[in-house]
Amino acid sequence: RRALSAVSSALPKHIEILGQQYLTDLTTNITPAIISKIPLRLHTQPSHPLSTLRNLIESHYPDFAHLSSLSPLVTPFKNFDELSFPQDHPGRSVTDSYYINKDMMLRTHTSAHEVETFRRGETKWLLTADVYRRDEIDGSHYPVFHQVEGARIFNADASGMKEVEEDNERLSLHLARSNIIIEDVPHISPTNPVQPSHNPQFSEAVAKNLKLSLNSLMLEIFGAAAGANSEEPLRVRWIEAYFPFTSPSFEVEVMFQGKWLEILGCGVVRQATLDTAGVSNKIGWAFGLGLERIAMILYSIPDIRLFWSTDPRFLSQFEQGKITTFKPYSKYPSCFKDVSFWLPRNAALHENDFCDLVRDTAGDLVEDVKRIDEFTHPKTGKTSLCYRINYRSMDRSLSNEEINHVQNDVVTRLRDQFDVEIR
Ligand code: FA5
Ligand code: MG
Repeated sequence: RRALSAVSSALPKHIEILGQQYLTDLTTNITPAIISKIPLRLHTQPSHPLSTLRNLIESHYPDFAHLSSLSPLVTPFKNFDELSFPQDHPGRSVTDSYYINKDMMLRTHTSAHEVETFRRGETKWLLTADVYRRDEIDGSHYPVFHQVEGARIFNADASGMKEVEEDNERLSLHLARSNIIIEDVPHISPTNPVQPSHNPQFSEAVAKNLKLSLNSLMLEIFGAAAGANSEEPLRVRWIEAYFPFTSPSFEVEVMFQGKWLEILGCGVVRQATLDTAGVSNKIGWAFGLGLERIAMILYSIPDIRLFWSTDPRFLSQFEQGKITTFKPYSKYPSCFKDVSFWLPRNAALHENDFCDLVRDTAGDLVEDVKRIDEFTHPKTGKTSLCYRINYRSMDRSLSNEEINHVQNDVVTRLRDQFDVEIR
């Protein structure tokens, strides 16, 4: 099956992003809805929950450099190749990532800045930034979210080993006195191996330092929020993971309100990354943590779109530096609209392409999109799809007329940009 792609005549020759002009080409898939989010930088807006959470994390690492002003436009080389992603990694595809053109994309993770930051000589740093991924539409997925990258590297010699061990002792003491239950996995295992160029003892000590440091960060973030007077211990679970740019690698989950919540990915930095950055004589760790999921839990924010709201009933509830419970204001009614269409013979439409079209037409008026029907006609070989779009504003009541208008635009664009036959 060939994937349908937007008809290129619909694209302007140039697009402007942050005051710069970029040539478009066949890979261009960034939409105006996404471009409009780039200057907003929620993690730097005073009193915004994402900014308070970022500050809380930064204050836990007072002697680290705190970076937050790097442009989200990066080369695919920087986002993927420099971090040892294989050529055929699915993240590279235009269905998963936003491309300005074949040479420029929106970063999909803050790890894209590891090499340049290490190259600048930083040895202990945090970097907070907006990241972009093409995805489905629902209450916990938004194509823009925020990550904090953290890293620490040590001299790969006796002085570095001493530094790690002293820090491990300090952190172990702190954690021993805390109300935390940790489910651990081995620092190194056959399925989560030490890198060939690493001394196993050193790699283990670094992985241990990573775990101690993050357990202590989880206590800082969730310990207080769980209620200072609560007797319940904080439960943290370590899981083996895989990332092309770390080994061993882990994911961390935290038990909150009865559910395991995935917080971050991390690991011992692949030596190739440090070599590229010109710091081959170092060894260290890195982590990448998503801010929205943590903030939704801490502040009881029920829908990820709310972070983008400019409604005073949302923004006025928050004060810089304070974690408070969000009081939802009344939900406005939903309005469901279906669209059914035939794809051309033997063609497929990627769900992310459909969602981006809807998001770009309806903006934040769309709450979620579900495919409710799909079948292929046995004789014609043509496939029919039906999507149900749930429209709801977080800020106001929508008139039926307005929704019909938006839905008409969705249908028209669907017909014009993809070669489909509306049913
Ligand atoms: C990464 O992005 C790696 N760069 C993390 C990393 C950094 C690993 C350094 C090793 C060393 P991942 O795609 O799992 O990994 O995302 C990391 C975190 O971002 C997740 O744990 C989650 O908290 C958050 N996240 C990922 N996808 C989304 C999403 N669609 N919406 C909200 N948060 C997300
Ligand atoms: Mg993950």
